[in-house]
Amino acid sequence: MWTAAFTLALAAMPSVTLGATRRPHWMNRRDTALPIYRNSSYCVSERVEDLIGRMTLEEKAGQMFQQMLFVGENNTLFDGGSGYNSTKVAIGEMYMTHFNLVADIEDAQAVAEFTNLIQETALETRLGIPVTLSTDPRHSFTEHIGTGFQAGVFSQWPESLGLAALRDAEVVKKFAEIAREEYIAVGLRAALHPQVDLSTEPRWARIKGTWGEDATLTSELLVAYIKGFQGEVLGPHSVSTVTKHFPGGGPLENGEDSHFNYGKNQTYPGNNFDYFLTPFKAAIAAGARQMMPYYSRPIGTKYEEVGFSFNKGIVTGLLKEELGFEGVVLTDWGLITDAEMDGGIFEARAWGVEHLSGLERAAKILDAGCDQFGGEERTDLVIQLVNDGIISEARIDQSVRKLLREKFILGLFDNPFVDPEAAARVVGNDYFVRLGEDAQRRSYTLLTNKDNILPLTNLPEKTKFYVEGFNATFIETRNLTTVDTPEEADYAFLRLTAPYEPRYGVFEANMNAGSLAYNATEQKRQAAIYSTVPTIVDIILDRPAVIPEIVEKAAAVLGSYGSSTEAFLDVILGESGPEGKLPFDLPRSMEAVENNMEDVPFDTRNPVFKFGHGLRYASKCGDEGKCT
Ligand SMILES: *[C@@H]1O[C@H](CO)[C@@H](O)[C@H](O)[C@H]1NC(C)=O
Ligand SMILES: *[C@@H]1O[C@H](CO)[C@@H](O)[C@H](O)[C@H]1NC(C)=O
Ligand SMILES: *[C@@H]1O[C@H](CO)[C@@H](O)[C@H](O)[C@H]1NC(C)=O
Ligand SMILES: *[C@@H]1O[C@H](CO)[C@@H](O)[C@H](O)[C@H]1NC(C)=O
Ligand SMILES: *[C@@H]1O[C@H](CO)[C@@H](O)[C@H](O)[C@H]1NC(C)=O
Ligand SMILES: *[C@@H]1O[C@H](CO)[C@@H](O)[C@H](O)[C@H]1NC(C)=O
Ligand SMILES: CC(=O)N[C@H]1CO[C@H](CO)[C@@H](O)[C@@H]1O
Repeated sequence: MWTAAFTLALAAMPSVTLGATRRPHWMNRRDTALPIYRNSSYCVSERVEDLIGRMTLEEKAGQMFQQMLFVGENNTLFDGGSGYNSTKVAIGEMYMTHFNLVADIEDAQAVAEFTNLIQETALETRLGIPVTLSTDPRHSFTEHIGTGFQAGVFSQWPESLGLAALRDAEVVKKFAEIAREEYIAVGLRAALHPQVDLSTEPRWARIKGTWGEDATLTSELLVAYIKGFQGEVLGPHSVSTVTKHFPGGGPLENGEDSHFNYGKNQTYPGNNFDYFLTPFKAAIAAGARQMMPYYSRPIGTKYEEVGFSFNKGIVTGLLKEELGFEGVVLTDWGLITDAEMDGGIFEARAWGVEHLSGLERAAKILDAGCDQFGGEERTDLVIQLVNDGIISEARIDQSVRKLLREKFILGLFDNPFVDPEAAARVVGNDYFVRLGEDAQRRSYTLLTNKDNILPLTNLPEKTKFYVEGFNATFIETRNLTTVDTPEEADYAFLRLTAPYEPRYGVFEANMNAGSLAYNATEQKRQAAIYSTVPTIVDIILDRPAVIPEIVEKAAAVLGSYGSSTEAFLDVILGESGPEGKLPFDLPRSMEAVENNMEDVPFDTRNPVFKFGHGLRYASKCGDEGKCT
């Protein structure tokens, strides 16, 4: 049913056409033959070689950087500032052609027009190499520039953890196909995901973007994900994926994160290094095009104790030679140059090589085997390395060849433009939105349901609800009466963010880290509600919360991974039933968490719930009707 409807929706979509006004000038020169790299009659490798033969060192250096692309006022080109060159300079004078879009997408047509403007700017350069635009995930609820964006006008889905909770590769495939359609419609052709790290250390701040704690489940789902974005073979209707973070984030020392100096170490006290490789092997077998090593440096392994992108044993030895990966290796953002962040300095993540100069860092990254520098625009360093004879131009060519190949296969040389009006129709269409909402509802994970209190069906008229963390106005539109205090209520609905400890500024503070338990004050506050009124708790499991006290006292507890108030109500009121299963264990105590080994899954003592836990309603709930 789902498949048939999906095919119909795709068939109904207009194909993207190149408007007459968008024809680049060289296309109109009918009198002269096109250069080979411009002529689609030639095969990709011929076109690549032809183009490389025409490129200056400066033009090659430009290919090796992927920088953030900011949008100027009123969708104009960004003027530069805060350490970033203007887009005109980056494209026109530094020959950069890879960027990740840093902007919310609230108007698909405007974004499509903007990406066309970027492509026009690129076409005006000497060789007219088109731009490849990439993005962090954009289909969920959390906004954290640096790791992901809220859905905006895109269809809205639970985080990847919610897709993992569904244990259904078909849903993952549909998600990825829909995300691909929405990306392509606005001109995004590379995904800086999937994130296939494993949540073996429950405190780590980046679990939200993973598929949880289990290597086998992650491996199964990521195959569907990569195929959904790329298709069976990469082509003009593909989004190229960047699988990250090699060789597996997760085992961060004490659960800190390696964006920050204090979190730079990855540790393997359980000798379990290979566990993290399982998903990467699956990704390579599935045709993953690009890989991103993590910021961290490994401690106590046979590898050099330097960040993974500086690490020849990891990138060349393990990834390329042992695992046979032949695609593009893109570093994580900002390994060479300090940047501005939250009004302070955001130190370059040159872990273990802090003492090296920018030039030496760049040389070490290239020597390790990386092809492209993320979040940097230091083309000057690559040029100097070649001019000084430290790195050969042939080595640069190896990387540039791979990067250009990707552009040719994606069809960007043959048509870099998108159709803004089609973008407005495709992005966030009713069908895509409906499937996203369905996934939000189904991924709810029912942890407890005392006396089968849920679903709340046949509620007497004038039943009163005390609500926290939800859109109360929306709840009223469902004809539920809300009240201001638990004492007046018949039921309470609490939506809670999983516990974390506040950190500095904005960027760092947005990466929820530290303790997984609520503090004593908050526990006391909640306990007063639980003892006053039967309470349904919806806890957002962006991390494996330590909540034995809630499990004991609340009437029902559901875990969610990004869902609207509407999805919550649909589940609570029995319009549909929760189907999720936990993608990780929920630990018993912080003591148990502190005693876990960072690299070992499922090793906190006596967890409150195990991986895979998830109840169903005792009553039957149909897809279309209420629970009976
Ligand atoms: C493309 O190459 C083919 C094969 O060499 C040639 O016949 C054709 O004229 C070329 N097209 C253009 C527009 O140059
Ligand atoms: C952006 O658009 C607004 C409204 O049209 C206009 O007032 C403003 O001057 C524009 N800004 C720029 C930089 O063009
Ligand atoms: C990382 O590991 C090294 C080597 O064991 C140790 O000296 C250091 O204190 C650890 N932590 C940080 C933040 O560097
Ligand atoms: C809350 O719901 C109301 C009614 O549906 C809606 O108009 C409003 O935009 C919502 N508020 C937020 C913050 O989503
Ligand atoms: C809410 O109640 C009004 C008036 O009784 C009714 O017209 C409307 O259909 C109800 N809405 C829902 C969502 O049940
Ligand atoms: C306890 O937690 C609450 C909510 O998470 C927070 O607002 C408060 O600042 C915390 N109190 C202390 C003493 O840490
Ligand atoms: C052409 C140009 O303005 N290049 C600048 C780009 O940014 C780097 C680093 O900030 C500067 O050193 C360049 O001068």
